[in-house]
Amino acid sequence: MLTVYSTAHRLHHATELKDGVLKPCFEMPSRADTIRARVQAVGLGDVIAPRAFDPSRYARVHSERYVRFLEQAWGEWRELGREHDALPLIWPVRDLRSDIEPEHIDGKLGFYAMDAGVAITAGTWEAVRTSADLALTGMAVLEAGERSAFALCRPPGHHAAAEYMGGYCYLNNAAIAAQAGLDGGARRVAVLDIDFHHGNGTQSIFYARDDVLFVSLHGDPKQSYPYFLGHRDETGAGAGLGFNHNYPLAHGTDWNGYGAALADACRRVAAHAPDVLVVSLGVDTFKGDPISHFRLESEDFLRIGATIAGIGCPTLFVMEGGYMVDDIGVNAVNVLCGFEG
Ligand code: Q9C
Ligand code: ZN
Repeated sequence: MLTVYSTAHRLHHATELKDGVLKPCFEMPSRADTIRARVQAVGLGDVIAPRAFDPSRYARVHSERYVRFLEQAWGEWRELGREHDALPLIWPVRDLRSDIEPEHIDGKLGFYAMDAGVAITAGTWEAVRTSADLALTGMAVLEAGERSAFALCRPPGHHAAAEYMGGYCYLNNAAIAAQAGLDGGARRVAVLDIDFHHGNGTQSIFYARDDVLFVSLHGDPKQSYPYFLGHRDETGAGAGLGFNHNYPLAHGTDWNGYGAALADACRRVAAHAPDVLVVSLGVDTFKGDPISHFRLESEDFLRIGATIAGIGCPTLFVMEGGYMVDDIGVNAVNVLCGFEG
């Protein structure tokens, strides 16, 4: 299996609030480099560089003004003489107005964010757009006839919706790739999201559509981030009714519960008969993850890969979360090795 990777991810290394104190994000550069090292150690296949795509490709699932905001935010922040990470601190909740885009960067940051887990720094845009290009390159690899590919994306993407960032995510790499699959001639695409956290951004982007099936296994939002989406009764809207399926799982879920839910989720994906499958690959379901609450073992990730292979469809793996850096390489690559059988 080809891996698409770039060192540009290292340009993004940001801070977040942990227990009220500003510290380096759990989502850190060593994550991607540890996975890349493991890809090479097991001899998964060649590691290739991404092609550069025009940002209009990102605007197939995001709004143009949001993409422009991401590109320009750091410059606007710097114009005010600010040097530390740009962080949102106010949001247009409930009865506040969200129909007028603020002009001031402080207003824009809140307007285009769902939380404060998305600092923007000098190198963020370059890392973010390269991450999306990795996913687009991975889809191009499938279109060239490969059965599978691995886009080693960082920053991750599945919390980012059409017009907002959140949870370490800026552009929705998996959604951008799924849309590229359709634009390239696929008639039906499925996105299977196995990150511990619900992929609220991907769900939101495709919620009213019947050409992209979204299926997600995740910590129950009553207990887990992102808290405000990911319940079982969210099954799609309008033409998309029946094309969204959530599997919220309890704190402490191990392979017993997870394997059964995954088998059911994969049956649903296979029934959709997709021309191409995009897997949002998070390994924060691991027992040692510092911000998540499942109990999967490293060997369980081999089983996940084998179960996904059973769908029998060309598959693009897009890296999402996973914060136990010591084990992230083994766990992520175990999914890919399990898939290859
Ligand atoms: N203080 C992904 O896995 N909350 N995002 C973290 C830690 C945000 C996770 C709380 C978690 C977002 C792609
Ligand atoms: Zn996650």
